[in-house]
Amino acid sequence: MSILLTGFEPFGGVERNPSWEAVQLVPDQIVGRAVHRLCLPVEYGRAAELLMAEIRRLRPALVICCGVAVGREGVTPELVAINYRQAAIADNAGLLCRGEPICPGGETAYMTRLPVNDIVDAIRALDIPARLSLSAGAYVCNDLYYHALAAERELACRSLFVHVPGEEAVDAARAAQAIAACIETALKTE
Ligand code: PCA
Repeated sequence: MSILLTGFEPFGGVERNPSWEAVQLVPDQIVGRAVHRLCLPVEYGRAAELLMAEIRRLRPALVICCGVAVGREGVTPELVAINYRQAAIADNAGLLCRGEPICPGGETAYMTRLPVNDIVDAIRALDIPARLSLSAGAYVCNDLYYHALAAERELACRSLFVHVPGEEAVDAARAAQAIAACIETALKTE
């Protein structure tokens, strides 16, 4: 069973998104599993639609979605996604959200079933700064994670969202090593 790894296209006026730069440097195979990659648009709803279509096509055992969180000091696996959209900036399709549910009437939040603390320890063991994050924000990364976790049972694959910091804090090669460590640790608990 394969692994699906996603990053995001640039947003907010920057030319590169460190999440996609890192995803591209992850090996094509990890513990004998093929790694597939997908670059997603920074658009509420649309990113999740494309992810779901790819999950249905590939039927991966594990999905790791990555985005950038500028200003953070390390790699931050996310525990939770909330049913909320709010950000100071619009998405790349021009949609500005100020406190709306992602899914009206849906669950307030979902938590990943993957062992996030073990994953943080595995990244730190590589001498890469990491900590567990208890908020993925309320912009497109959270939106994607909420949809991925909501669909986990139906799609029979486990998901994790990982924020990488700006490249001045952790460069793309190191971020890729951290993502590979996430995958290896997650696969140990299948
Ligand atoms: N980071 C944004 C969206 C895309 C990305 O890379 C976020 O944290 O929501």
